[in-house]
Amino acid sequence: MLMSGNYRIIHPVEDGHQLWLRGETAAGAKVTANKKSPTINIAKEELENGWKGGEVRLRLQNSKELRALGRDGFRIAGNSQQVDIMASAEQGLLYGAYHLLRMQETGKITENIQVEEKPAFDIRILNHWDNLNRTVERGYAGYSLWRWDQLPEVVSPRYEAYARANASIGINATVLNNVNASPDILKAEYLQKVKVLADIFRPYGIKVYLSINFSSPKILGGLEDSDPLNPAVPLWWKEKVKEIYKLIPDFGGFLVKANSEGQPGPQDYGRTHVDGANMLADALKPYKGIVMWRAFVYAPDEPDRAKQAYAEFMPFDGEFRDNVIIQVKNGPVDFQPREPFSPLFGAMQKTPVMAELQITQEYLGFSNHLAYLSTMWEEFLKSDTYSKGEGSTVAKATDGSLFNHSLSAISGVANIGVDDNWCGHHFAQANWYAFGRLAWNHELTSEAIADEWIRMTFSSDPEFLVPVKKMMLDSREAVVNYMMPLGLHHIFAEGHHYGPQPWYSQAAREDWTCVYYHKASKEAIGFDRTTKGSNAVAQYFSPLREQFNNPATCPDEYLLWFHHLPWDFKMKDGKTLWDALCYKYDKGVQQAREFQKIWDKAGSLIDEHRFQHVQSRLKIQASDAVWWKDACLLYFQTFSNKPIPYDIERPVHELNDLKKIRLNMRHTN
Ligand code: GCV
Repeated sequence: MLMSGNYRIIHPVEDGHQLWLRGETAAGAKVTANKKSPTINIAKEELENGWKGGEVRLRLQNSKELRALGRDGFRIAGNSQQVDIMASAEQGLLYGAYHLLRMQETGKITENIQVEEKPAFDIRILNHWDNLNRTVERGYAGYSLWRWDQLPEVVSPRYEAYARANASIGINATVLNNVNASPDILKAEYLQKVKVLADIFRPYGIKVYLSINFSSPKILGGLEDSDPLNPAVPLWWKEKVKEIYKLIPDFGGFLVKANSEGQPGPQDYGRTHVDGANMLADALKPYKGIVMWRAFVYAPDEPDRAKQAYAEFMPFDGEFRDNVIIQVKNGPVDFQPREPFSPLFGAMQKTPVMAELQITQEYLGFSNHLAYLSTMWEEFLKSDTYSKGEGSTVAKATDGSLFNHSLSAISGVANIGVDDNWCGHHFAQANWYAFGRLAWNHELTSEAIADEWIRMTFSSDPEFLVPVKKMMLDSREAVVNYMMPLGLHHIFAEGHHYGPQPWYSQAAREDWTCVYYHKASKEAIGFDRTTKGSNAVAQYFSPLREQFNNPATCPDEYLLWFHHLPWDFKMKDGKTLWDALCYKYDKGVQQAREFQKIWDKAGSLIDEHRFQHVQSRLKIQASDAVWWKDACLLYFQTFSNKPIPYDIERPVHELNDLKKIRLNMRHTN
């Protein structure tokens, strides 16, 4: 076992705690290195414990070719008997070591190994929505890993295990606390705790960042206000930043949720996002720190929430300091099972933009539903924005290549907690894994990533691998089908976002209701975002805006996202819209049932404990799928007044009973 100190947990049952890192061997490979450092020592130890071939030489070299691969890139050359891992920086050697081990575990070692790798994004960062009281906002894997109550004195072995897992998939940064940030995180006593974590993560190449509360100068510093134009305020931040870097010399910077969902921000003082972000950027600049400023903003008075981030941020393009990056959720609304990409990707060109993905399954069945999200992220990253003509994918618009930005990053809201298996559902581990792998290389396919993950986590037996991989690849679309197909969105139960509540119509704000999003009436359903409606289509480049604007060319997946259409609208395949909706919901249910069959058959090839754990959750998923289908179809039927096609399984619930379900958290952790 690799961990320093005395970390060796004896696992009486296979609880999934080891994640995808299971290649330990007693072979004791010969590994040499031309330099010693904490990071290189980890690389060496990993190979000694895991490599089953001959000698491995870790070589730190300052050549031009290797420098071109950046701090994290590496070359591997040789064969199973003797192989060299070369890099110009020690992180590169560590990533090279994990890469070689992954090749071994996935059966990719050949007689002539020639690999050259360089990550697509510089910063590959997890966002923890962890509160200081250890609850996790939208977390479904138990309490937070961070024992703020015990730090800095007591150090959990999970911290190093966490760093190792991240490093093994190329994640090199982490925001420890919730974007709905408590100002307390910046108190001296908390910074001491943060320092301990940063020290543990450093040898694994992981930098620590913090979410900050914009009102900290007032709340913590006792200033009159937190107005960025009050000279005392930037001064306070300068001093605070200095204090942080004294403790954590490689501190990464701040993540900021400002003027969003009640969080404080510069607009409280009549200032702009630019005023706020640049003030923080100036404080961080001398230390090479950065600001990740979120664009997740929406005010109650704008008739189309999907348009707001673009409307609010586009005017500021190019006005931010060069150490500010705008963090944008993949879709324009909020991490729905399917959304078109946010039009800010590709449009904002003078200021770097980074994607925020959600690994935790707030809107995809928590840790009860099997939903492999790599396919969703692949769809997003490969979406063509057309910003500089064909081929201007979201990936290229954010990895620095399309607009020549030197700062590039991608973030994922973590799905990690203290559960034995880290993520609640064994298959949710695959989403953590896939985020890291895509952040490293956005050209990888979801199929290839699933293949790696299954082999490393479960088994390479084709009887298991093939059907389980298919199940994973189908799983996100299944969730879309049984929750909100054809572009429907945000018809989740209020608050918890687990079950369906399309009838939800009373809230403090209209855009917090479900009826706002589906707009079902006796005549039609869907949100009109065409030129005749909210005109959100205008935020996209041609030819997308024309394609989305016309129901005949709009992809079915986004139909009701962009269009308000009559129930008997003719779909491309000749079905009416109502029938198409019914068949989609039914398909989702069938898919969830199919997953059970696949699992019961293939699962017998793996350990009993994980088999049963997943089996029990697939039962919940299948019954939830029926719940979703019945709730949505019975409710929408009150408008369409049309029969559910007779070859579809009949509803098994009464709409009135389903409406009585209140914040039913029976399925949550
Ligand atoms: C952290 C959604 C979630 C909130 C989350 C917010 C955000 O609204 O439901 O829990 O808050 O997004 O991303 O800031």
